[in-house]
Amino acid sequence: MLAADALSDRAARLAALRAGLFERPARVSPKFFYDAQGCALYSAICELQEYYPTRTEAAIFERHREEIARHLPRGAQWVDLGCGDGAKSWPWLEAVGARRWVGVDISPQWLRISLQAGTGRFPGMALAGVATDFTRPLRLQRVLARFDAPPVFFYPGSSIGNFTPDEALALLRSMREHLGRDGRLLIGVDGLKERHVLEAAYDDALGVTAAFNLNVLRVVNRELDADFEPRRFAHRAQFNARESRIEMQLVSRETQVVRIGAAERRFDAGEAIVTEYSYKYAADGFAALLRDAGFGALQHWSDERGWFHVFVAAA
Ligand code: AVI
Repeated sequence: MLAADALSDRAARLAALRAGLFERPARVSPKFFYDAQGCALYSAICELQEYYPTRTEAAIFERHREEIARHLPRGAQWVDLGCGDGAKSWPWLEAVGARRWVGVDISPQWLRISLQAGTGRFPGMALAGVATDFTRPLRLQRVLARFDAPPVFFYPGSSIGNFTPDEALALLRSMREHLGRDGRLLIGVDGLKERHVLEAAYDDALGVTAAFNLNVLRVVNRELDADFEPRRFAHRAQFNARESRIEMQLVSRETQVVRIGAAERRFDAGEAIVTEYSYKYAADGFAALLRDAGFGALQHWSDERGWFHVFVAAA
């Protein structure tokens, strides 16, 4: 990317962040969660007893890895979307005899960490990192064309749930357009379940998710020269059954005026900033979304309770 593009990109992202804070209700895109502190807090969330998605998906992968691998091309280039530290990829590279790993993440810190880990673990494997924001269509054709092997797009962790169904459809379409005849998508998505299980997962007893949510105010302060005080907001996570999503918000504890750059924004007591949606899908609902995105053959695995779903999809 040219430096000028990167600058205008950043300016556009910050303008959208600022505009969202002046909407009613105010909103902040969840992509702003992931500064260094936010990444560390998210890693801690994944270890929480209440946060079942990470370990439920890991158990499905452990149990069915060989069978799933039989539905994926051998010698593939493994494209880890939202790679984080890359750890979820490593066992797959062995299982499918991958020849190249391409980490894609919005966070340059994570890319640095995962590339270092991959180099140590797989000396001789081709590795590449791409810093990009999934809220825009993926443009990985050039990176993938540098290597002659079908891609496997790996999108675990129910990250697809942080997009609205329309946005998810657009992102899935954009993935499908990269796959060609032999490429595959391997994706994990959180299932629908009882409200109390869902709400506990997003409002844990130790307050780690609350800290993760409140940390976004520090990101906003830094990025927009604002003076939000995290103590004056409360974390809220509620399941909206009609929309089939967890809604995370930051609720103003009192009436207050916050400076955002040169402007001011008043928040009434009880007024909320929407920070994240996390959509939950029944297996057939997600299969329908994949079909709408143009995927053909689908395979599906789940845990005994049907809490989490893993799909392999072919274009
Ligand atoms: C990254 N994403 C899939 C997480 C989720 O479950 O929606 C983010 C998260 N938010 C709160 N806890 C975890």
